[in-house]
Amino acid sequence: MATPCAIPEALAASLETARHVCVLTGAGVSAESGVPTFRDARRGLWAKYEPQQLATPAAFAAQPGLVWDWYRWRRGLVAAAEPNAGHRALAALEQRVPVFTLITQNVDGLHQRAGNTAVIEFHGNLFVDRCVAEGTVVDGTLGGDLPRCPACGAATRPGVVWFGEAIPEAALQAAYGAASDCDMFMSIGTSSLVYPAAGLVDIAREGGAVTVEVNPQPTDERAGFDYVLIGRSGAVLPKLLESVHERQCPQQSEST
Ligand code: BV8
Repeated sequence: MATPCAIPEALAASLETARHVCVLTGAGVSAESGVPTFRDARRGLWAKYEPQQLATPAAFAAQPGLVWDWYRWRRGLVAAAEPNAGHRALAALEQRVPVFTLITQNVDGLHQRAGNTAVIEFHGNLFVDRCVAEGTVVDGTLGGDLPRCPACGAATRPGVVWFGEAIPEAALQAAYGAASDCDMFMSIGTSSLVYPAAGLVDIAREGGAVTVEVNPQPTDERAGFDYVLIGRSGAVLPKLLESVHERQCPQQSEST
């Protein structure tokens, strides 16, 4: 059932009594912070590149300088960005529910900057450098256009998961565990096109969770969600939080 922005009473009631809320976010949650989504990441200099062509081991092997330039461009964008109302609502939600898990496909770290702590970075983090040879996190690479690992001299790379690379096992298992344990699963700001992240809702549904999608344009997966809230996460998520607050403190909301 697609609901333009209103919060169904039954959904607010489910959220109020939820024991474990599991949230999956995608690039759409950061869009209102000025960070382009993958659908529209092709702006300006990068207009001629498909992110799926650049975010691959093959692209890095063939054109490491180009790939590093793309990631440096994104690091600058994100460093200048601030968490938005959607990020802040998710940070507040973490304080409101007994158990909360935030699985993010985003590599921008904006959820942590907004205050979320129970974050699973399913596709890594934009600001981490890793040694190509040892896979270890490298602090302070030997600078230059093609940074190198100070320990072994090998090339370093952005600490993200590229297409064709496995999700880090710890993140994968933690995400599977949260999706199967939760009693509410929310998919927010994602086109649900990239796996295995897009398959988490199926695990949650099989575990009996109430499933919710938040997106200005419902995805093809919309049929599989119990609720589809049409709207920007920066608008919908504060309303969702407010709807629970109103149920928990009705007299306060009447006086406001
Ligand atoms: C894996 C990090 C197996 C990097 C990313 C061939 C070989 C190998 C694998 C595959 C293959 N073919 C297919 C696959 C699987 C592949 C895949 O799913 N491909 C897709 C394209 C079909 N998956 C993988 O490769 C994964 N690994 O399968 O490993 C394996 C196992 C063992 C050993 C070896 C291999 C790894 C995938 C991870 C890729 N890395 N990011 C970086 O960031 O640079 S993916 C990246 O793209 C994001 O992290 C995200 O996952 C995806 C983009 O999706 P979204 O976040 O949803 O963003 P998008 O722009 O698409 O949509 C934005 C949405 O927001 C829209 O719906 C829009 O309406 C909405 N929106 C806009 N504004 C708002 C909003 N919503 C709310 N509010 C708003 N204001």
